[in-house]
Amino acid sequence: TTMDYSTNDSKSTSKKKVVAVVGGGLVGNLNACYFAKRGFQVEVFESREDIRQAKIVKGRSINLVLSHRGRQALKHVGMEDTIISKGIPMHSRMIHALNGTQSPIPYGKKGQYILSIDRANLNKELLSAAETTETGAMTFVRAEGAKEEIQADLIVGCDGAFSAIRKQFLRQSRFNYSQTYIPHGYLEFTIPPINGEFAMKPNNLHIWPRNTFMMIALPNLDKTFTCTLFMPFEEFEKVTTGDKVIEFFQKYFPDAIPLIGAEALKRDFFRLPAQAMVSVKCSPYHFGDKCVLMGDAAHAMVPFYGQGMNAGFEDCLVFNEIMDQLNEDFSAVLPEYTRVRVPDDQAIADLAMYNYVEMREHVNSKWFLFRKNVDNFLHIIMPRTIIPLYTMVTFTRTRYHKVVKHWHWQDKVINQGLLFCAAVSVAGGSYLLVRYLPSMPNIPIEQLWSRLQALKSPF
Ligand code: EGU
Repeated sequence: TTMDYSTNDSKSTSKKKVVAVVGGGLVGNLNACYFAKRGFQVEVFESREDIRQAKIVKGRSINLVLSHRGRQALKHVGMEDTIISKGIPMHSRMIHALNGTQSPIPYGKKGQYILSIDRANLNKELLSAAETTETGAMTFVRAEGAKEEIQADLIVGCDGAFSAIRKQFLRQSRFNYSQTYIPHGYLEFTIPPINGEFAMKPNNLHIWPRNTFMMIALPNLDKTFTCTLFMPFEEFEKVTTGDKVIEFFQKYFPDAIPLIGAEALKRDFFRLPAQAMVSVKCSPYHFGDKCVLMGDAAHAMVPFYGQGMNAGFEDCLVFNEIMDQLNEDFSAVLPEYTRVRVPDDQAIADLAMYNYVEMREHVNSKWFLFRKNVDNFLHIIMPRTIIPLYTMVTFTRTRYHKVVKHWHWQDKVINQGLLFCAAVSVAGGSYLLVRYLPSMPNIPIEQLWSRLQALKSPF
């Protein structure tokens, strides 16, 4: 869609300031709520036909994870309760081993959970909330090929990972930009209900960790689960027939075959091509006092921390906090937003990428269980000092870059603790040897092995 985004230079104090929000996705609609609440005249631009329809759209997952940061952002516009009532709490992960064994690992203490949220419903709710926010001055523009010209005081680019607004930024000098596609793609399947009930435990995020391959499943309100299979494109290309699909699942996810259904599996595997995942970084996020980027347009990330939407929503919240601090003066707010937000968004994008590499390289179900249990154990014995990384990310609003700093610090503490324990036992062992060895029978080293064997073996 062709559109001109001109900005209005005449500072008329009598008229309401106009904010053009580009993109009617989750972050765009939340921004509409935020700006409408402040009394701006908001215009939302969305080129998709009917975003309120729950359609499967290529490159968009059906459900999302809502955690603390996203909740705080929704709370600010009074939407937390509405959204939460339609989400499904997930108190723990359920790890599926290859042999079908399921082991739960809680996300946090009792009462700490994340939510599985339906994207289409969330978007619908946000749109309705934006419309009803008391301004009476909201316009929703669905540009259908027409060239429209609007005057706006601020343009907010919330148009996703392939942002058209960001594309304009690329022409400036000193604008940094990078994008990285990972070798993995993803496909979605549905696990239907059994006798009208969830086919697996509903209040869990189900995970099948298999190193290179990984599958997760999130519960939906209609008692289905959405399964997402992550796999290198290279491997997707090898699975060319229905029989090969079953063969592949037999080998890696045998317990999922009856849940999804062999026929549905064969059908859905080829319904859409595997979807790509891209990580995007850029800076600055603003252009003068006229334009600013938020959400995926500013920092698309791989989904391996379940934080994409939460980080995008936190962008809106942080921007709003800065608007309060600096009296809505865009010429001060925009640079401050860039200064504050870029390091945090880059930190979470890096963490998501780090987790992708980690999962791919050495995480199977045993390792996953071991690591999460060790993390939880250390947290229980030293709750203030050792906080699992995902806890800081998921259940606090600690700035993402601070989270990374604390993580590096506690890693050092844990390693030094281990080193200390090792040193103590070596010192202790040496002392005992020196102290008691002289009184022991004199055994030549050569005989030690056979004596040891003799101790073990009854013969
Ligand atoms: C991946 C794809 C488990 C939705 C990271 C955990 C995810 C989600 C994890 C997707 C994993 C991975 C965390 C949460 C969440 C875990 C987390 C991953 C939601 C470190 C729609 N991840 N995800 N970590 O801890 O912090 O359970 O597609 F498999 S929620 Cl990859 Cl907390």
